[in-house]
Amino acid sequence: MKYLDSINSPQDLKKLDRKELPLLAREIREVIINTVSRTGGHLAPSLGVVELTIAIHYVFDAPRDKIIWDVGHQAYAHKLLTGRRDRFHTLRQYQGLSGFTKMSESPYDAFTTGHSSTSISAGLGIACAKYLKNDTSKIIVVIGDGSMTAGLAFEGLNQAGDIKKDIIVILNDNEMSISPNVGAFSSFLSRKLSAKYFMDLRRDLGEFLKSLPRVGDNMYQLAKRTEEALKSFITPGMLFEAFDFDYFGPIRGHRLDHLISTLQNVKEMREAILLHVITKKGKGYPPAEKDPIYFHGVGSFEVKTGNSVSRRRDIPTYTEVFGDTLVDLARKNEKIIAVTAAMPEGTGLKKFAENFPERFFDVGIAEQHGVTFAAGMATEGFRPVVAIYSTFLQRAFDQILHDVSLERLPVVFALDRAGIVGEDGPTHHGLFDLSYLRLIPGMVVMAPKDENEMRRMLKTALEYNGPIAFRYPRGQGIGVPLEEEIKPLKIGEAEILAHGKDVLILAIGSTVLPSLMAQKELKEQNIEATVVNCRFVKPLDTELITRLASDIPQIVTVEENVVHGGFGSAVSESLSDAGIPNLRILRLGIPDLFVEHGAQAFLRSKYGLDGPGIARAVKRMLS
Ligand SMILES: Cc1ncc(C[n+]2csc(CCOP(=O)(O)OP(=O)(O)O)c2C)c(N)n1
Repeated sequence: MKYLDSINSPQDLKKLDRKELPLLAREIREVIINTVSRTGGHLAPSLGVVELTIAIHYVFDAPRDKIIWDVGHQAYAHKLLTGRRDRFHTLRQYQGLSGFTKMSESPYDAFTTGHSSTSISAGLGIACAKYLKNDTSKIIVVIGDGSMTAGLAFEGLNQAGDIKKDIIVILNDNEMSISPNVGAFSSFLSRKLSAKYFMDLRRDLGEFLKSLPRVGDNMYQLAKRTEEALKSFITPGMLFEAFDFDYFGPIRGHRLDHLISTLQNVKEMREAILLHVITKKGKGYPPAEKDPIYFHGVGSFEVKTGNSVSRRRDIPTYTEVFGDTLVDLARKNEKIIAVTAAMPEGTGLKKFAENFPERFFDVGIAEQHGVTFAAGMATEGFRPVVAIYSTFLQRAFDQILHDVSLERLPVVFALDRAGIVGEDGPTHHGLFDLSYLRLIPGMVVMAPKDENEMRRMLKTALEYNGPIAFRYPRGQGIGVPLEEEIKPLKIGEAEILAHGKDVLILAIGSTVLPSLMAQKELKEQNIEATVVNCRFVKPLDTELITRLASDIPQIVTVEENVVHGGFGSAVSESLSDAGIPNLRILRLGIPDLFVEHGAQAFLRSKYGLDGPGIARAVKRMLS
């Protein structure tokens, strides 16, 4: 790598001649493609901003100038140029580089990200702080058109334009979120590219203005005086200028020369700037350009063909089972609607969208809106199923509590990627939902032991007349057969899976199978365990649990959630309320910390949530 190998910091980059930069871009792409083919990761987003990254670092002076990458999933080139080239092969591996930007990883990462649409708010906070400190360094925010659909981004724009602080927002517009971007805003952005659209609108607008009595004709004459004035009515500039940003663009995001000159110009300005850059997702790697959805976040693949090399077994994922089951149930119940927040593929709703396009709603990256939108549908007698990853539903806590639960509206929450998710790390693990859902009055909270039970929970949820949630893990099910008839569960009913007198293991969701493995291991060592699949965190099967606890006072609870306020807390509270004396309760789960990134199985083992870990904990307690 002739050029890349010489770059240990952005200072080295600045030594290169502008003519050499396209060659550097090629090298960077090669490293990213080769690395991600082994580690998996966000390939297409990162390939799309290679030139933009080079240009930003060429023109600005990080880490004094702050660069904030929204979501941070597109920051691989940034990592390569900021002293992390040698460690880049460790991307997303345990103790290796994070797949997102992370302040504790590098001084060049100005903000820790993973959830979208935070960049403008964070950047503005930094800008205001710098202003108070008389620090004139620059703030550069890079946000995608998908991330721009979130309310949070607009809240940031709204304040930034108002206080006119020195901030450069670069809109990285590739017309894609993970899937094609949705919503009025995205179609607004793409309209500017169509000359025909411009012509049509000019005509329509002119006619509209002329049709307004008196004032309209004046406005038309005024607008007509220059082409620019009329143009400003319809370019995206109009929108951002309404927010009091100075708008520049759209410019082509793969032309380094043009990018650098433009950035040099805007660098001199001292107000809120919006620079609109058009890029291509997956740029420079034909398979990713062709299928940017698949290559948005991809597992390991063969570079030559782009084909996946991850082992594909016959067992379906929870996501697939959920998606298929929902389609089956929706055929029989036309009140069922599905809501996703920009993740139709990730949540398994693609099939639903194809089968019932009118009952499918992709709200964009707008979890809060999606939940309240579902609440609205529920008030009209529909059965919304809101499918959002556990970690992203955190955004919508108040909407779940206030807009859905206060009036006990029958909204179903399907929380995918609950528990430890693996390589995406702390921003993506779904380790809080049992806690944040169970405190909501009237909310039912379930977690299935396997994919068949998940089907039953979906059915249960759709028959329940109130707010109800179930959470399931990332990845394949455990391979149980799916029963033809989907039998709903009785709300709050647990099941005993093994009987033993020495210890009572109360498990929930993905920890049920490992608990059974622990039970077998313990049995070989003459320790008899009762194992209960609790199914419901709320309402708990208090009747069963208190009865068992009275006989077996050594109790272990197991959950893939933080122990604080989660399932084990629920059990402890309930047994405390029952006033059973001399209980010993050990709560297994995630302690009071943020779990790092690493392989799912490895992390489960590290935190003692696999079979051997549970068995070890039981033995420790009994000794
Ligand atoms: C709050 C939140 N919801 C959902 C996601 C999942 N997600 C990650 S990237 C992405 C799409 C972002 O699109 P865009 O900002 O246009 O960036 P691109 O990948 O196209 O470069 C989504 C939905 C997230 N990271 N955060």
